[in-house]
Amino acid sequence: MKKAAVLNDLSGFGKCSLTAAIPVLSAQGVQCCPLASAVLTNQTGYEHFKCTDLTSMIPDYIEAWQKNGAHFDGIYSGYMTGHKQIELFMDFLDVFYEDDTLLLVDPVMGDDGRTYGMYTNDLLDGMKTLSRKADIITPNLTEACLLADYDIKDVYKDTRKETLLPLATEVAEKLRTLSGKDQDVIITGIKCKDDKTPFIYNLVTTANGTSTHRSHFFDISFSGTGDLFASVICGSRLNGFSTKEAVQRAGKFIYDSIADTMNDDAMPNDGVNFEKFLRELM
Ligand code: PXL
Repeated sequence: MKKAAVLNDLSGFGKCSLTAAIPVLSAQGVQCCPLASAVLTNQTGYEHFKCTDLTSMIPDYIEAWQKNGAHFDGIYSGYMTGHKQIELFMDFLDVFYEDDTLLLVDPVMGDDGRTYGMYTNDLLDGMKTLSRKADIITPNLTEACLLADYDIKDVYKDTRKETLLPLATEVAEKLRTLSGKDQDVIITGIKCKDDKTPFIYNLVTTANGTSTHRSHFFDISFSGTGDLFASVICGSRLNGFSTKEAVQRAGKFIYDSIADTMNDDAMPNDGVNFEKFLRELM
């Protein structure tokens, strides 16, 4: 059975991070070994939250897992509380990132042209270094622009497809080149809102070029959709799907989960009804 180590937080509400990664990987027949980056009462988008940072535990994970002879087919990182955590995660990679390991980095830093509360310039520098090591990265458009040194305030000034897709392609190609390796770059959640039908695009740049996959655009950003997306990609790739196929699987799973959630009186912070659609991934 395939096994993936997942560095991410455990949030009580928000259906994000580990509460997305564990079920989504399990449904795909992949064992998820959580390396908890923090425990939160709920994700940070809610008005009230408390966070216990577990950075100091990372060396314990490394030591114990190394002594126990752990090996991972995949390593996947998500929400990090700060720069120090990235440095320690690099130590983790020095031990566990082997030739046959797939490293997926979801450089969680912000969305919709804004950064999350834990964002600092140091965090960005760390994410740049970490992202370049990865085999696959799954930034949203805001995070991709941060990694490629584009101004995120300008990104959503013009939301026409004719502007955003070429911009995202340029950013993806730059990131792939900066990695200096055969990296697959997936830019998620490119929200194109022109006078025609609005669509949300995911763009994939690999050695075979660039392709885009579009879905219906729901004008509401639900918590955890980026984490669900990255988790489907990780599991799908470990199961032998190509990155392009993985993106199609993730796009359908997330579309179905959001469409179902729209029928409820849902609050964006609470996340989406993905549990009902896990069977699609089995
Ligand atoms: O889904 C991204 C994410 C993960 N973890 C925590 C968050 C967020 C986004 O706000 O607050 C704790």
